[in-house]
Amino acid sequence: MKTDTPQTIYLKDYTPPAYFIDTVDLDFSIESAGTVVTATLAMRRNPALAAQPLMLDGEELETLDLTVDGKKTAFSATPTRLTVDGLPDAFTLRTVVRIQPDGNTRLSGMYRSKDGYFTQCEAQGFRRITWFLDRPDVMATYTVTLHADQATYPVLLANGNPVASGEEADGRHWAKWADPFRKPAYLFALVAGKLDVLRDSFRTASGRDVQLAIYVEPGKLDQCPHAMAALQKSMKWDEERFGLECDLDHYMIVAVGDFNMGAMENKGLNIFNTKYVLARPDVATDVDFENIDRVVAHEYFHNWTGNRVTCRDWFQLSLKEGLTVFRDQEFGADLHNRQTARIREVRGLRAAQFPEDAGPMAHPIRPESFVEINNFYTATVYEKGAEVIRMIQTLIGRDGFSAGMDEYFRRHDGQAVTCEDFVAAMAAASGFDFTQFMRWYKQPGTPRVTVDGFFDAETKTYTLTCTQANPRASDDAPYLIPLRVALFAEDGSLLPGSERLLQLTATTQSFVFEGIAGEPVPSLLRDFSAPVYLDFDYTPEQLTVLLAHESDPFNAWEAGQRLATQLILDAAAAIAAGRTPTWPASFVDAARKLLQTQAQRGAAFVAEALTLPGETTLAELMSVVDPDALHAARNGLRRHLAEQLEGEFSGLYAGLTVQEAYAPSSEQAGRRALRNLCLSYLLELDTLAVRQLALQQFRTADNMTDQFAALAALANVNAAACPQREQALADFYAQWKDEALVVDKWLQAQSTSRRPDTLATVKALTSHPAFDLGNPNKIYALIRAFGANLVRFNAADGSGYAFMAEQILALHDRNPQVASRLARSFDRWTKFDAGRQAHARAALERIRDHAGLSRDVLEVVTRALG
Ligand code: 0A1
Ligand code: ZN
Repeated sequence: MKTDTPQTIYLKDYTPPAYFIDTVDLDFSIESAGTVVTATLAMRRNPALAAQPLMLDGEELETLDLTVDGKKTAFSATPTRLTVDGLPDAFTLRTVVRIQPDGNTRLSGMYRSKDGYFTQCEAQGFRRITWFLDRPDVMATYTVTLHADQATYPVLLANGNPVASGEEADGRHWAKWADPFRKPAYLFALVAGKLDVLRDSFRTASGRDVQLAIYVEPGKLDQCPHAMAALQKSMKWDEERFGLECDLDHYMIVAVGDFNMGAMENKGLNIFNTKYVLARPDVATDVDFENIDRVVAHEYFHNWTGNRVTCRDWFQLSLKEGLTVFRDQEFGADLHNRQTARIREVRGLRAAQFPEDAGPMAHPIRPESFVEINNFYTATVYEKGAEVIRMIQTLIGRDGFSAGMDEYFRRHDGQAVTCEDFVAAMAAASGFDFTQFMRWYKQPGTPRVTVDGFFDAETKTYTLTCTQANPRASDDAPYLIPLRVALFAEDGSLLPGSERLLQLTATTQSFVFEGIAGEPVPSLLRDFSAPVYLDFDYTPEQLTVLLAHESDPFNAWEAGQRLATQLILDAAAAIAAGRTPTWPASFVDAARKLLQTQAQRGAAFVAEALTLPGETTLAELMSVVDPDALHAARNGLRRHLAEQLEGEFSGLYAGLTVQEAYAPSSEQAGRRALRNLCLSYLLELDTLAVRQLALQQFRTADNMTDQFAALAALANVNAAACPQREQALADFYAQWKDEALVVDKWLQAQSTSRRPDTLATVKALTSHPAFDLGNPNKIYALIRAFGANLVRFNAADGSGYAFMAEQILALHDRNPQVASRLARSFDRWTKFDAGRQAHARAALERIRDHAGLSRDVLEVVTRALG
């Protein structure tokens, strides 16, 4: 039996709402039999449209009462739609419903988690709270009153400002909140629970004081100061960079352990996954600290880009997400290390977004249709969306971009708008014509730019001929692609005047550089100026020049990645053909030079440069992926480097020790990253001495970065017996079993291990007390991370696929959003050999044919099956 065919929703079908809601008054009575929600909505008909019945969205609501202007009124209702006919032009609608937050396992709408009740309304969770016009272009001002037992739920929060509170009968209390800003329903939030709070404040540029508060589960206050500092820094940064001041009197962050995503920008009341709030040096890594900075900033930045100006409809999601990711990237780059920030952004894009854009779920940053909007909170909408915004800044410059932002807010503050509106503001402020550029919003797929260089000694010219193609696009019209380039002499010196920003606008186009004395080395796509694949027939010597001398750190890194990529792909082909791969001395020499120059180039950069491209990224470059050969090739190169550079790695390992007290500064983090990379290379040799060294670091580390790096490296040791590995894993769990986020790390160290017995370990861990199918973080750490373990998930016997199918079916009903994310593990199944494909198809069909499959999973699986 199959689920009813779910409806596809199209951008082209957008129509404005038939009714507006001006004010919303909500009353929540939290009781043991459920929560009773009374909604009083001041509504009026949209005079621009012909009269039609009022149709409200709802889901899992028990309707107790409905009145219009105080009078009981007839209505008809299905489980998801309530219709009222014959209404006057303006009226007050009052509904009373009961909801069951304790039974809400989807974590959408109002739900229970440990110490209280929380809400998640984006994208369509508000309809699980009350009957409503649950669409972002319906904006209203809200007042909210909460009633609950005082001892169990001492903290009662909603958006906006606290206006009154008091006690009532039976040990209950109430609190009333008013949000002065009009907002769409997806930005609504409430919290009721027993929580500790860290308070502080921020004085804005114009001298207003904003009260800041971070609420966490009792006992975790000492893990809040980093997030508070991040919030204050974000507020300052947005004033300085974009002139945007906080408009709120109260800005609250609440951390919750059960949350489907990272965090949510509800107006004045952000709700965060604990993962992006809680940090202390002994429980959080350098990367965690930096992620917290970025996510806190991201949600705060949404207050302007998303909340003050919101989306007209969900197809416009990248309007707020691409722009806000770009803003948090820039904040992170300013706060930490701009060089490595860019490198990591591109690494992430290639590992997640490029595969997505080549697979069955490929979509433009502004999709044209969807079945389930929750499936479109993707790397494409977020990360490629941010790249598109970055290209706009590249094309019109930082000042032009800032002027465009001013114009955007001047035009659209308080409105729900489209991506076109944003780009039109940028065009108006800069005079730049973005007509051709709009293709980036409308087409899926990663364009490929192929470049040829021709040096003419006679005319002393160098000509770059660029050809672009995107086989995934619906037509072959060219994109506008900003291509940042420079030319280098063979000795590595930058040719004066050769730094240019080329604008590719035609399918094939040539650019001539004059006064060039000898064949240059072109550096193309500097700073990754566009999200494309860039092909140029580099020689290893040319790449070595760029790795050593390119002043753009991104392209210096890129040269190293190109060298490594070629070696690994060649080696994978050799291994698949039964030959032993060989490694050129020149690569080892280049790596040695990098290690020797770490003091000048920065440890953080060198760590990035010596991290080989990941298997998922490399797999995209193979026509048929042989995961075993690829894995053996990449690790073969790692082992070769370890053998050849053992002295350098050991020396640096000893020399890079951080003596000062731990701080999550980029300088210290860079040293730890390189030192831990040295350790992981040394462990490729798997000698007793190195195992002991890793165990020693594990035991003596005074911070989670070093402790976890040692654990993860040991968890990867392949030898059947490795007592140090077992010891570290057991000790880590014993030490941290009560610290949920650290337990996630423990699970992930095992699910991402390269060991051949990883699937068996993961299976066993699903029945370990540490695992919990109700907690998204645990599922992501154990199951999704296993799905990203290329060599083990894609085992030739199909065991990885069968396991994933089982997990998806165990979860799809309980939490469709998370199950659907797991289903994305199958995105690239057609890139493998026929044997693997047969296993993957069987697993996908088993999921698809499951009775009552959730719409979320069904959309992903049907698209995968094509
Ligand atoms: N808007 C949030 C992300 C988010 C999206 C959906 C959610 O539930 C389905 C939750 C959070 C952000 O970009 O941070
Ligand atoms: Zn966001």
